[in-house]
Amino acid sequence: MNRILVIGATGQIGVELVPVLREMCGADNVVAAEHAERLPDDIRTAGPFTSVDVTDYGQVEAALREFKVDAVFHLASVLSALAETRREQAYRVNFNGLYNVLEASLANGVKKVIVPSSIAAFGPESPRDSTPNDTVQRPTTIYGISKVLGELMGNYYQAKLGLDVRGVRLPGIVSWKAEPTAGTTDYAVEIFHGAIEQGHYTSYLKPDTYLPMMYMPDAIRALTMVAEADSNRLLHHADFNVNSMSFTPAQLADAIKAKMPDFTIGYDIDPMRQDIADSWPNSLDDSAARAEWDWRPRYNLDTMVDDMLKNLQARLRKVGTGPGGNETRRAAGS
Ligand code: AKB
Repeated sequence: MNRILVIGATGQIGVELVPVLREMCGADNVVAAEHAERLPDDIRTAGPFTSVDVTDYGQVEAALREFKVDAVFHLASVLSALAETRREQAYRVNFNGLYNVLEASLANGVKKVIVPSSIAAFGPESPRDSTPNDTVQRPTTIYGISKVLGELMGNYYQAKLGLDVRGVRLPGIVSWKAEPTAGTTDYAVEIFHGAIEQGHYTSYLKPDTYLPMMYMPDAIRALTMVAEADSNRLLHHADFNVNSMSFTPAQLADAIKAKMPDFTIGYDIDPMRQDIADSWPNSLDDSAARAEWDWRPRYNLDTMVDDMLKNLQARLRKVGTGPGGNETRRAAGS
């Protein structure tokens, strides 16, 4: 990868992926693409950026031409919960946006496109535990359907048209730098904000809702590893399972409580998000990713909770809402 365009550069994954790619490939070689006014200063000042609306083929193509990119990370996506309530927007971004990126890439000499998939590509008929890489996929959400489309289209463009499309099925991502927007697994980020800012969190998922999750540094490694994997070893392309840890809201609350003894959790269930969560796997069998490009996660629940609390406390203190900050309602206990 010599020159990379990251579409969706200000999203939860984009804000962390762009600096890592800039470190790996040189700042000038990684173009952050998003609506210009939504580009945070550190991305804006640290390397090239451009404005791209992924639903507009002309804008995608113009960016590929202007910056002569050879690889694209296509991260723009409407997440699961929002997609259920904004079908039209989700269709334009997740379905048309994907098609625009693949076609514009093909037409402009891009060699590689990385499109993350999700555990949402599975559904209630998929085996729930250690879900195999290759198994029945009949998702019951718009977002999940768009992810299956991304996988199938990626594999089609790879096999029929020679465009190297790769992707991993990401679980819920936990991160302290940016919050996700309207996914089903967002509680696993919100709970840390609740713990630090209020000493309490009200979960919209039931206490025993078991879901696969991953800490952001592992998610970034999964994306960069699959992008750089030796093509001679790949049997899969746009549809790799990656597994890290699984837990329930109650188990995550206990892990936080071990560091912040005063933390409390309550429950006020959102039936729509509960229904989505209940249709997703408990854990994934990621032996294909392990065999084909040596995938291994580095974080587990305890090391993730430690790192999250430390970094989020420091970040919130800086912006004035964490312990020691101006708006602190209740200091964290660790
Ligand atoms: C969501 O909850 O929609 C996402 C996902 C699992 O893809 N975090």
